[in-house]
Amino acid sequence: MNLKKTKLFAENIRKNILFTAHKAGSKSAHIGGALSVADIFAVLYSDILRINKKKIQDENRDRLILSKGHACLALYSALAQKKIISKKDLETFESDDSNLLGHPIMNKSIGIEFSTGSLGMGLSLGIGVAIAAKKKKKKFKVFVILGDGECNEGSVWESVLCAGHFKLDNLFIIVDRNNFQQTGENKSIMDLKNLKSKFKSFGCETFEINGHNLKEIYKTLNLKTKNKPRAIVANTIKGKGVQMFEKDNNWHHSIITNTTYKNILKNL
Ligand SMILES: Cc1ncc(C[n+]2csc(CCOP(=O)(O)OP(=O)(O)O)c2C)c(N)n1
Ligand SMILES: [Mg+2]
Repeated sequence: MNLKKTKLFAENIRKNILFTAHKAGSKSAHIGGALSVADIFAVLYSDILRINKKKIQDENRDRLILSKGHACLALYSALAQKKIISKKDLETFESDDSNLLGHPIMNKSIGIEFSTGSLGMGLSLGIGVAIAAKKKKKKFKVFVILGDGECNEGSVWESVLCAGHFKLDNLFIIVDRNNFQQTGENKSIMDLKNLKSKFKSFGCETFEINGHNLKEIYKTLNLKTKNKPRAIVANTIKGKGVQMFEKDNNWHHSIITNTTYKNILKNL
């Protein structure tokens, strides 16, 4: 890993997120949860995922499923950094006929593997793909990104049970643990308590990391495990990178005005 390069990648993802949300204007965008997951996306797209933009639909490519689909600005921004889509495409976000809507719409030709947005669906999709890979003796890996609020969905736990049962060591579950969901703090809405131990009891090899430490993310994604799916609880800060957004859940879904945009760019 080239830390300097990955840091720059993360910084540009954040800039793209803010640029796109600002362009969307009154259509508004999910901002806090895109910024919290930006460093994870930077490491994945800069250093981990085996994808080739010239053979974007190669059967052997790694698959990334953004189960917390509302954070699609992080995905679109990473795809723009990889030049799989263009900055001009980002400007079309949430407009009629755009490929980049407010939640990801499956479009494999631009690296969007699945449609997501209805929370609690992505992990079961990922499990199907991981099982298929094993059956076809393919070596690719499957990465599923969940929100911590999303983990309140029962379907997540039914899926984790399967992942453990089928010994899916080609599956990486990453939870963006930013401690908030749409309407407030997770601990008051439905406390997940020790998330790591929950994943462990469902048969996963578990890790808990700082989801903003690029080196730690990279190292954890490279650890070898056998016969077990990996679950990585990544402790993050909602709105990370923009001081006035950090831990302020009003920025879960909001509008960036011209004045705010000017101010935050200065302090990014
Ligand atoms: C099934 C379903 N119920 C409700 C919503 C509305 N919703 C959008 S984002 C969100 C909060 C999710 O919280 P979390 O997974 O922690 O996301 P983050 O904090 O990273 O934004 C909710 C409830 C949805 N998208 N899908
Ligand atoms: Mg959350």
